[in-house]
Amino acid sequence: MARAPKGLGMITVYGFSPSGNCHKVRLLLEQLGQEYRWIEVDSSKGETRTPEFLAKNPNGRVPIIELDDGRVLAESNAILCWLAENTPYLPDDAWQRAQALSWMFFEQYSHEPYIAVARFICGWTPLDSPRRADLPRLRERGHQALVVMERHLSARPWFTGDRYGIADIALFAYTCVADHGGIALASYPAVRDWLARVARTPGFVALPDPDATAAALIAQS
Ligand SMILES: N[C@@H](CCC(=O)N[C@@H](CS)C(=O)NCC(=O)O)C(=O)O
Repeated sequence: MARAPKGLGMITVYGFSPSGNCHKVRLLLEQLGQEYRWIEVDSSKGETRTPEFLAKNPNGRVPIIELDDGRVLAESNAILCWLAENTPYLPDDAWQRAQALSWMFFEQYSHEPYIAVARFICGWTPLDSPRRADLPRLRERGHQALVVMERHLSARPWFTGDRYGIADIALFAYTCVADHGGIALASYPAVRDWLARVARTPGFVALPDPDATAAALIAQS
């Protein structure tokens, strides 16, 4: 897909590579062929809570992007919307744009808080963390989100209209690693087919594998 010229200049991304929220931004930038610089900020070690980082994002979370003129934008899905403006990744049609937003709000309210958080607890908290008591509830709610996605994808190839776009990127980020949180995709064939379709889109880059420490914790969770 070609990009309409927008003259974005150099974009600096502050992100934690294993994070799906951060990977959304990397994936779209790669697919757009947009020049960017990536500054690694390990959110699992408190690096988003330093005074320097809080001066950029008072909410203390990655991803954020910083433009050449110093403007900063936080929230992964807002970043996707901004980067995708005037490109085929965000529909022109107002109804289709609203559909994309609808799925992206779904992702942030009904999907990510369960599927991403279960993964984080399994891979990035100690085996004796009290947070592990939340896993059964998170997994149950994660499956509820996957049921909604399965129903949609059983009849359509993509989340909005007839092409891949930012709603797919937003939902792909943590669905592709749901198993890290103990949420199996075995019962969701349409979701699995869609994941494979996303992985075949031009310029696709995969979420990096967790490091050895996280992988060992995930294996024991
Ligand atoms: N709604 C935010 C969520 C961002 C988020 O939760 N980031 C995590 C990493 S995935 C983070 O920075 N956590 C660090 C912290 O809370 O201190 C988005 O979509 O960008």
